[in-house]
Formats: sequence, C-alpha cells, structure tokens
Amino acid sequence: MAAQDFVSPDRIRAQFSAAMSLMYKEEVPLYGTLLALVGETNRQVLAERPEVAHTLRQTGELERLDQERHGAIRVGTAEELATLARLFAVMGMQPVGYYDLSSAGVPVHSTAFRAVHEASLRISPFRVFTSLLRLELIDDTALRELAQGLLAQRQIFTPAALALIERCERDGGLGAADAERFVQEALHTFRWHPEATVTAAQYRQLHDQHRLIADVVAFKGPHINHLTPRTLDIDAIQAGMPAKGIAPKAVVEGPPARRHPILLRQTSFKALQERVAFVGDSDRGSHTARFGEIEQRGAALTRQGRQLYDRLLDATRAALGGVPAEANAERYRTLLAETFAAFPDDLKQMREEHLAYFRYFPTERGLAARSDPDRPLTWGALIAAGHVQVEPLVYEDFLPVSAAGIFQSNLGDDAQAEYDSNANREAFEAALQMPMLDELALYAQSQYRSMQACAAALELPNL
Ligand code: OOG
Ligand code: NI
Repeated sequence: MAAQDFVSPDRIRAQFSAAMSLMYKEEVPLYGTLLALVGETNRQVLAERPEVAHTLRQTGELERLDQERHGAIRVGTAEELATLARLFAVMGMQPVGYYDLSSAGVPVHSTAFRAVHEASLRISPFRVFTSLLRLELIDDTALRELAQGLLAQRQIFTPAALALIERCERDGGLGAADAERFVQEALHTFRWHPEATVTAAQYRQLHDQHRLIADVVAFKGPHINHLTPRTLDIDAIQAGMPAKGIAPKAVVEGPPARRHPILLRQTSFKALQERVAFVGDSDRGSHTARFGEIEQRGAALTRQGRQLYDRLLDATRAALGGVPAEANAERYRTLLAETFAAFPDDLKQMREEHLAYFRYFPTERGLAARSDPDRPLTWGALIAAGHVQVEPLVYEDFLPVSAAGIFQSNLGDDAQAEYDSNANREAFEAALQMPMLDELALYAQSQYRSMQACAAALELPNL
C-alpha cells in the first residue's frame, strides 16, 4: 500500500477516542450524566464569556473541546507496558513525562501517552495516564509470587490487535479497513471484564495488601478506570454535581480558581461498586474499579513557573498540616487562595517573568503594518502595539500530587499504605523499551514554532 493510502495516526486516535467514549457510556451510565453536565456548563461559559470563546477559537481548542478526553489504565508487567506503547504509537501517541506515585502511598509509576505536536493535538488531544504496578514494593514474597504468576498467564491484547500493530510497524501505517479493525480490536484491551481471574480468597489476599494490586492483578485486562472530559468551569461542575446525584470528592485538586487558569484542576466522584464473578464461586462479589473525573486545563508553565507552583502547593499543604479531606476542605480552599496570591494572574506579567508558555498570533493591525518602516521590532513592543496577540499554551499533561489525590480518593482510607519515595525512571524506561519525552521541551518547541510562524507572517524574519 502506498503511503498516501494510510490513515493518519491522528485520525486513528480520533476514531479510537470516540469509540472509547461510546463504550464507556454503555459501561458507566453516570459518565453520560457527567458529559451532559460538562456540555451544559461549557456552553454557558462560552455564551457568557466571549473572551474565553475568542481565545479558544484562536488556539484551535474550541473544535477539540467537545471531544477532549483523557483516560487512565494500570498494567501489571513490563511486557504489557511495552506492547501498550506500540499500540499507542499506531495512534500517534508517545510517552511523555514520568510520574512517581510511590511517595503518595500508591505502588505505581506512570507516564502519559499523548500526541505531541500542536497540529496533532488539534485533531485529537486524547491522552491516557498509564501506570505500571510495582510488585517489587510488595514485601510479602508469597503474595508477590501469586501476583506474578497471575500476570504471567494473561494476555491483554487480542491476536488481531497484535497482528495489526506488527503490520503498522512493518508497512509504516494502516489502510482504512485495517485502521477501523485496529480501533475495534484495541478497544478490547480497555474493556471491563466482570469475571475475575482469581478465587474470592485470592482476591481478598491481594486486596488486603493494597486495593490497587487487586485491581491490576485479579482481572483479565487493564480496564479503563475513568474517562475525563474537559470543562471550562470546574467550580460550576463541582457545585452542580450533587444536584445530578453525583457526589464529588472533598476538594478540587491543583491550583485555585484564577482569572487566567494555569496547569490543571481536577475533581472526581466515587468509584462504583461493580459485580464480580470469582473463579469457582457461584456467589458474586464486588469490586470498585471505575470512577468519574472532570478537569479544567490552563496554561503550561515553564520550569520557573512550575517550581513556583510546586512551592506554593507545598506551602499550602504545610499550612494545612495534613492531606485535604472533607473535614478541612473549607480551610484548604482558603489557604490555597491566600498562598497562590503570590502567583501572578496577569498574562503580561506571566510572559515577561517567563512563568508560562504562549502562542503568538499576528493581528490584522500587525499584518497591515508590514510595510510601515516605523513599526515596532521587538516582541514586547509588537504585543504592546497590538500587532501581535499572545494566548497561553494549554497544558497537555498531568500533575503528580493531583494524580495521587485522585488515586487515593478512590482507594478509600483503608488503602493508605506507606512506601518510601523511590522514583525509578530508569526502570520505567527499561520496561517501556523507549525513552519518555520531556514535556517542557515539547512546550518550548511548540511556542518556538508559533513565534516563527508569527514572525514570518509579519515579515520580520529576524525577530
Ligand atoms: C490514575 C489517576 C491519575 C489523573 O488525572 O491525574 C489521573 C489512576 O487512577 O489510574 O488519571
Ligand atoms: Ni485522570
């Protein structure tokens, strides 16, 4: 097949994301309710705040907003992770960033598979937060061996999915029929299976060590555990959930509400009790696997910006003297707002102090002034004169403290195990069999391309 007959990986990803959403809607009816609430809220924000609509139109985020989702899965072995990386590569998704969650009592480390170029993100920003269970953190040898044995026996990919991954790697792409088949076959890996691979007694053993271990080890595959839509107003969602019969977690993770949102704010609702059939049991048991999450995305921060964010978040938690929960939620919100007053909430300042990444767009006035010999010649002056407009570059990744909070709110209080912080990026990369990309480098490249394009449009090649 000639290269021009291949479906672009971006299109395959868009198809997969839509198919996943459809599947999840059937599996988790509350997800449909959540999507309706998010859609309603987004329409309201766009109607009431034309400046938000303008920005999203400018950056191309408006078209992607309704489709925008991230999912999360947890796998058990290096081989599963490496094959997943190949599966995601068919859809143009690469591993970005490393997240160590062991310090937060969750025995996993993770990466995010996503598209990396702004043109691809515009077609489909679909991302999957992917965690690898760290069996080496389980000190009970017998239990570790039970888990390893169970994982060694399972095959989480269908034979047809594996064949299509190989074909894509060999030929350099997939034709339309193969791409469609690939989407259907890949979907099976993420499906919920109500039949466990263990007896009720084994499940209990795994569960008692850590609920997450049972979730990864006792089932046929890495069921998608949430699929998160993007809202333009997470505070409205948090407030509106109870009226729709959805109970949100106590606090919104991430930065406080701001005029110019930064990074990522997230909230979630409690996991569902699922019916499960254990091996050799006529009785059915239950397991909590899937939950709901909603997020609001803001500006990607530079290294300095991120350091400031991390410092302010640490300071907030130190002042709170504990983990945010139901009982101290109000105080946490107050402290968060007070502490983050130190983070500039003004685009000009955020740009001049190199706190965030931006996109640069030529304005009508800038284009009209191309032949004017007296026009401004620096970015700052061009922006001040209205020849260039800047918009924050949207954050496409995740936050480790938030992720830990999301994990924990769904694992329950009995699951708060203690692990020493032991980030092991090398081990994760070895399992993945490819390097993780550095998200800051990706944002910097994207910003650079936008400046180049803007300078070219203004016929100012030396900017
Ligand atoms: C992943 C939790 C992290 C996020 O949005 O930060 C996450 C999981 O529970 O498997 O999805
Ligand atoms: Ni999530």
